[in-house]
Amino acid sequence: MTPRAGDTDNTPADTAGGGPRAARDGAEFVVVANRLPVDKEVLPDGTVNWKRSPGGLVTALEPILRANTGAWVGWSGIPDSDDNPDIEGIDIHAVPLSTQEIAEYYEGFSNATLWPLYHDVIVKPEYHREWWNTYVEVNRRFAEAASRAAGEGAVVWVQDYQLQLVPKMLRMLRPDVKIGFFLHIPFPPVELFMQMPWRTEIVEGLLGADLIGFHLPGGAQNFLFLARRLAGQATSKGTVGVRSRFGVVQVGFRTVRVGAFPISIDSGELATLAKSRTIRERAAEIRRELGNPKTIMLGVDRLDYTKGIDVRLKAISELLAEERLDPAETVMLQLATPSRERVESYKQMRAGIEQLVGNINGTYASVGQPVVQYLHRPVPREELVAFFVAADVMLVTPLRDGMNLVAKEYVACRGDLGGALVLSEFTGAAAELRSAYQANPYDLDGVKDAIQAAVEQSEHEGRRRMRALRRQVLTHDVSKWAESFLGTLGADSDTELSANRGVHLVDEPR
Ligand code: GDG
Repeated sequence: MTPRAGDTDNTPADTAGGGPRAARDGAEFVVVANRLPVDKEVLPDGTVNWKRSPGGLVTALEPILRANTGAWVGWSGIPDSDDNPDIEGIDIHAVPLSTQEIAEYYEGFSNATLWPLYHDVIVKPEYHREWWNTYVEVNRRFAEAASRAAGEGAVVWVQDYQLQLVPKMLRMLRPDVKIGFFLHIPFPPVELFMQMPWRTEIVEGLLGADLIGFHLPGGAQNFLFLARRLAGQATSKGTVGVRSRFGVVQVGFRTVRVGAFPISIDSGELATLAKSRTIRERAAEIRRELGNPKTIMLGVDRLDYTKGIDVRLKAISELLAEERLDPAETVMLQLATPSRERVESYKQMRAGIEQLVGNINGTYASVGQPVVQYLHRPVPREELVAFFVAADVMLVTPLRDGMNLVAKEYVACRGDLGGALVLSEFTGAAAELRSAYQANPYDLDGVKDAIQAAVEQSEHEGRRRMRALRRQVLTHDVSKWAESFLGTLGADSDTELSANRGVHLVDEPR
């Protein structure tokens, strides 16, 4: 079946045999992700409340989960917990994880092996056999939970790098289901991926899917090349025959399609929120609270070494030293959401960034007027939107990023056509947001020039660029992304996929 997107009709598609099929057999559409779409909240009186997490994936998939009989398989985020939260309209299947599994599968193999390997080895990936064994074990548990959740012929959509073995494991348990896989982070070039001691297992794990999606055509091409090389290698041992064409891998008798599906945001909802009176008033208030500077620069990131927070701080520091920025007229606000705080490389990176903030303020701030304001805590969504509306220059400078939703969110919030976006070339978003001030994050002089150009742009130039950026972001939102992926998954598998599918530009190239 093809899940119906965006309609709210709850009638099950197939009612053969009397009652609704799904009620008897399981869900028609199953999402499998590391995390469930809820966060646990313990209220002051000790009662437990499950809050819907505000992420884009939930927003995009919720209408599809509700329009079909939907299930979500994932971990609750709490160690050693067998909580199975109840969410109206979605059948939740919690996968419990022990403290040791969290350390080895999540913090270890997912975030200290795969994450750095897939992000250009900015930090050296660690390869430990115990972590791999636990990754296999936990992936198996997710596959089993998905198998229990899925009805006959269901569509199962597996998400992201933590679960790359699930497609093959699930196919072995349930050959009747249709399996999609989407990778939210970059897929690395062959030279880097070949480091991975369990490279063949991972490629074969992914090839269990019917459709494998990446943000960019480059990731799809890297994967196609590897599939030919690694899974093809297995052929010589007589295990699996693999042939790849542009966008298609033939695995024995099965056809696996591979393509690019750049994710997006709920741009319409964000644009409406940003122009509300409350948000506009709060944005004006933020400007006053920051001392009415001429230029507010903003960074919003999970505190992660891939995000290049140090890059922008070094650039600002040099621009101040060269008197190309005036400390009396400039405020840089960096919001850094705590992330993966038990992983060693994250602890070191945090210390480095906080030292840079201290250095800049120590050298250029005056009493009561810091140049860099740094918050190491999450801010509420509405407050974040007000920051986007207040910021004259948004700094998005990752060393590598699958997409970067923050860049798209900033653009969606600027219905006033104000503001400027400085964007690293090494984000997925750079393929679409061509009218941003783009720079190579490894070229500090280039980043400095881009920041200066953004700060000094004329109103006319700013409006021209923002108009072009908004055309792209508003016409390509997250529900389009989900529809495009699920539509392809549901389509006839003979349809050959161009690896360029998905990146549609309405923005004028510069
Ligand atoms: C991965 C890939 C890809 C951040 N701070 C706060 C806050 N946020 C929200 C942002 C945005 C989200 O978190 C971060 O999304 P990104 O895309 O920027 O980055 P990752 O977390 O690394 O996501 C990435 C993405 O998956 C989707 O496929 O784009 O490349 O790495 O929505 O707004 N939200 C609130 N308070 C904060 O302080 N409320």
